[in-house]
Amino acid sequence: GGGAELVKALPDEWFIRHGTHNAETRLEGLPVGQLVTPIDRFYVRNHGPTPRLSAADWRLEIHGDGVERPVSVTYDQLVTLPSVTITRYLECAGNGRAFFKELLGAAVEGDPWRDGAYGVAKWTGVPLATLLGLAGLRGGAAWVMPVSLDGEGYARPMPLAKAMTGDTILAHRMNGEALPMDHGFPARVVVPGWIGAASVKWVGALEVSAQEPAVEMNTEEYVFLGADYPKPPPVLTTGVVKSAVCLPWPALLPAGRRTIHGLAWSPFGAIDRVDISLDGGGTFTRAARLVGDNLPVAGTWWQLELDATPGAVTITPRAVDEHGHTQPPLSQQLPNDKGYLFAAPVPHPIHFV
Ligand code: MTE
Ligand code: MO
Repeated sequence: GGGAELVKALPDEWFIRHGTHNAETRLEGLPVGQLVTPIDRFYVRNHGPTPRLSAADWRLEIHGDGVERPVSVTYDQLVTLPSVTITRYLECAGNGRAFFKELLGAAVEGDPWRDGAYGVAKWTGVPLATLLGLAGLRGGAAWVMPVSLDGEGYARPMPLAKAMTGDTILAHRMNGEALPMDHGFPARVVVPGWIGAASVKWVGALEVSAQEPAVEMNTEEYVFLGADYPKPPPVLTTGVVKSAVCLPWPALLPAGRRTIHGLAWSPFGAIDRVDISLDGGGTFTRAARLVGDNLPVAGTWWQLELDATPGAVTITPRAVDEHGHTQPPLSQQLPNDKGYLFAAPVPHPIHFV
């Protein structure tokens, strides 16, 4: 009790805080060209304070009406099971929420995350398919729900098919280190391509069932609510194609020949190209150059050379992935009450002096 709500430090230089236990990355503070986000700069999205769990006491219970026999796995057993290492991004469904209000004038509830609730890590862990295999699946098994030990019982189900995909894992390492406390120690699920909310932290159980469990995180949170959406509200799963300029908001830069850096990512694959608009998203007349690693369901850095004269401009990137998925124009961006999944290209304001 007492103490800080998070374990890691959140220097203002690298983070914008949202309340006591949430912080988005300042993308301009990232090492340019390095796709994997350093842990000390990785965003944190917690519904409560970070629980301090001990590996010695931790157990993973695999149970429910969908398994042949319940299994309990210790930390030592988990880390010695066959692991895979995958580079994948996580992004909060609320990333970009600020733009619903700023660009569309829409009233949405929730913290005004801008573009920094995105991070890429090298995750090491055991495929859920391997873990479920230890317990054995019954014929009717259809849903898998990771349940957290955070004291709130945070949980979010996924269909069995998603759990059985090879890159859906129970991660116990991040960027080569034991999973940090704030990111889910001893173990978290990583559900690539899905909204961050699916990647449950501090996992203590995998509940396998025939019926879809109804929990807060798939009935009230992380669903599309609002006039434009049906009831019951559609549950959010896959993320959206995104891009961002890695500069302060707004940016102040000396005029002249400048190199502008940014990031782009897709939940479906690698990035094919990043188009650039210099008129606020009306016409896309330039193409950025992709730099460094361009990895599926992780992202890529890009850069743009610009001869800037003094004055105010905006730079609007628009990513296109290898399958042709892209960002919808702002005119097609529907708002939703909770401000999830903002997908349109964002004009980033820059003042050249
Ligand atoms: N898991 C638990 N137990 N509690 C949480 O609050 N937040 C979710 C998800 N897993 C959350 C959780 C949300 S909304 C996101 S976006 C990601 O964790 C954030 O992961 P990170 O803090 O490691 O960046
Ligand atoms: Mo999130």
